[in-house]
Amino acid sequence: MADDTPVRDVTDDEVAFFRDNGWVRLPRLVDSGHVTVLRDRALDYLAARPRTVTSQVDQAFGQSRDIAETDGRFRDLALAPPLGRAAVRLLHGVAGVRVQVTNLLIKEPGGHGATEFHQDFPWMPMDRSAMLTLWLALVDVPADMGSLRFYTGSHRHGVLGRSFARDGDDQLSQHPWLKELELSPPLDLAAGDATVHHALTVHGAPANHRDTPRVSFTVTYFDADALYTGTPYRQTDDLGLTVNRPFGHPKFPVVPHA
Ligand SMILES: O=C(O)CCC(=O)C(=O)O
Repeated sequence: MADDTPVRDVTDDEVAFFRDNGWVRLPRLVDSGHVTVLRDRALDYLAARPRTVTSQVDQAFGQSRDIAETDGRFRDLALAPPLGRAAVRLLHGVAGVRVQVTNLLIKEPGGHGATEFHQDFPWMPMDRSAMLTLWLALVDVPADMGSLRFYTGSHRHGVLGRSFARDGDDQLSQHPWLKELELSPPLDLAAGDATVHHALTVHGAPANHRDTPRVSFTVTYFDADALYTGTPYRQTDDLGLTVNRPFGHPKFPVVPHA
């Protein structure tokens, strides 16, 4: 059951830090014993994933998308009430959240490069930007293995455009003024630590300079009241969603937060 998943609530200080900065680090978010179970499952799924490299994203990390749709442990984590409460509090002014996507990510030494700096929101078919991603380290992730870096306060600068669409379209190339903002420090994460970033926060990661893979689980939450805009997006194109109606579809479950 989701309620049994050993995950803690966020603190008031963490909520305040996120609102100011657009990102936050959450130490020991998930119990380390449980993270070991999740890591072993993640490695099995990632070993079985298709290895095609068709996009710039594929060059930065491998993925096993929608993992919570088929694996009960990851579903229970994504729907754990402490995470629902966290997303509602961090996003401010939302009454509830839905899951947009869950994912397992692997950044292999040598095989993958850096994750170019980007915003998540510019691709999304939602009519509002209240959205965040929780990035949970499933192994120890020292900074030089590729923990995320964030441009602090960039979430206050609106929608800055798509990256991963053309060569040289990372956010720093498109918007050199971002360098005036503070870059978050290199973060050494232990397995079970997480970072959270707003969908408007510019973020990226260095390549993995260690000799073992960087492995993480991500879940993206968005305002449960957001309306579908009809913007073309592979995940939603064929779901039969109605423009100007909420995302009332089993792929976007509302997360308990009582
Ligand atoms: O893990 C990475 O390198 C990038 C992940 C990312 O951009 C995201 O989860 O929004």
